[in-house]
Amino acid sequence: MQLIGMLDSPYVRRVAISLQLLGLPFEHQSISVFRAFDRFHAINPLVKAPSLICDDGTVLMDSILITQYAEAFPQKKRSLLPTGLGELQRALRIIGLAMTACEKSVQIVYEHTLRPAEKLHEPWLARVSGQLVAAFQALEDEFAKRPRAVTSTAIDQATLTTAVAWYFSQKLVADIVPAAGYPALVALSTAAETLPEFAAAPYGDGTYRPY
Ligand SMILES: N[C@@H](CCC(=O)N[C@@H](CS)C(=O)NCC(=O)O)C(=O)O
Repeated sequence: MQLIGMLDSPYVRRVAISLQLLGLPFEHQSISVFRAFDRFHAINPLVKAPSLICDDGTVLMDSILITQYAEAFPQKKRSLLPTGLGELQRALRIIGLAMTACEKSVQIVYEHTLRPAEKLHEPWLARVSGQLVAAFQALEDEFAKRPRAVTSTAIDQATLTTAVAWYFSQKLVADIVPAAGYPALVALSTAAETLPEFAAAPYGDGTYRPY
């Protein structure tokens, strides 16, 4: 399998970390959807990161669908999702919050970087910023109330996606969600970034190297 996309994308990064925790080997090509549009387009004409080239050549996209596919491998080491209905419901709620936090962070970044300054639309930015704060406030409340184990054998999809989303936000939109207001997420992120699976897929323009 080949994971396509840069690790400065929280979506690419959560797939890289998930595949490692599941024990599924993969190669990684750090290709930018912006600076290397043509190269990406040759792999996936929709130019969406992450894309996953499966062993039979099929190209999947969307991190939720790729992690769903990965969970179906019979040789996976363990599942990153709980099986009981109640626990699954709690996990999916957290994943939804964290994915929305990623989406709102990305929308704010795109609004600032892809639009000419005079076309920046303040009402849209205010709306998206409010949604971002609401997502991280709900995550903060959740992890403050019930801290999760952050080890390679215990971390689950909800916790890893939250950690990736928070780290990404602190790189790019920390003015909107300053660390001081989110101590539980800071503690979670600090612990997660020390795990080998996170360190092997660091945020940025590097390439995943198996540890
Ligand atoms: N819901 C998708 C979001 C993926 C996404 O929006 N990725 C960004 C990179 S961070 C991208 O492909 N941007 C280029 C574009 O949308 O044209 C996922 O979970 O994979």
